[in-house]
Amino acid sequence: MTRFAPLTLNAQPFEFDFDVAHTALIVIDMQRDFVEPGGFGASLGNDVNLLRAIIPTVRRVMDAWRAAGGLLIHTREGHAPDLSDCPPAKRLRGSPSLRIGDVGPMGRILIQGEPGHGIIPELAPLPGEPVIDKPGKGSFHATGLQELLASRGITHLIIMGVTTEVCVQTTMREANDRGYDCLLVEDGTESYFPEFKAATLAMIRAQGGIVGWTAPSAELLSALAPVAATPL
Ligand code: TIU
Repeated sequence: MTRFAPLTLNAQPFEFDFDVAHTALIVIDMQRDFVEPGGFGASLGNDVNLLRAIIPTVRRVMDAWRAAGGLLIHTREGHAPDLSDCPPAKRLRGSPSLRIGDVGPMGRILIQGEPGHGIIPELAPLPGEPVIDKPGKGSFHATGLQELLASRGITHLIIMGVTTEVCVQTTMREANDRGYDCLLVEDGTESYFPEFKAATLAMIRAQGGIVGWTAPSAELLSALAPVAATPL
């Protein structure tokens, strides 16, 4: 079966139809700053261990997507070393133990090029896979993501990553308004707040899929199994 074969996922609130050729898998912000101690997530007072549980699932889906020949895009939240792309409102909000740009155990918090900004080694991008650096929560704001998707003829997005109600949901809403059909992998996303994850999944698929679809990774993996990579 080729990348152009029509596929159907058992999803909520109803079936999700797509083909691999016109779909991108976007893995959002699986960075050390969010899932390891001493980073941005921890500086905000969160328990980062909750997020680590999805790593094997995200890896399985990434590998199946690669084997099917799909476009895999990674994102990283972070700022230029001079903070020129970080609104003061973002840096000064609240009273974190370390602010964006301060020096922590993984280098400067949420700053491009620092160890904490990097994607965790378990989910490292392969050479040639696009990595979108974004200063905001959404992946479309102040990035070239929309142009990249348009240049590849992408109409559908499958989304994983962290955190469900912040960068993942913001990206999904941005994408929905830009006309993409979006599916969130239920066990490929996590929040520091389990109740926020549950609420986000529910609100995405409410009202006839007002934001999009959700499905478990097992549905996606079984749909992809017969698809073999074909030249792009
Ligand atoms: N704090 C929190 O839940 N998330 C973020 O700040 N960024 C992302 O979700 N990537």
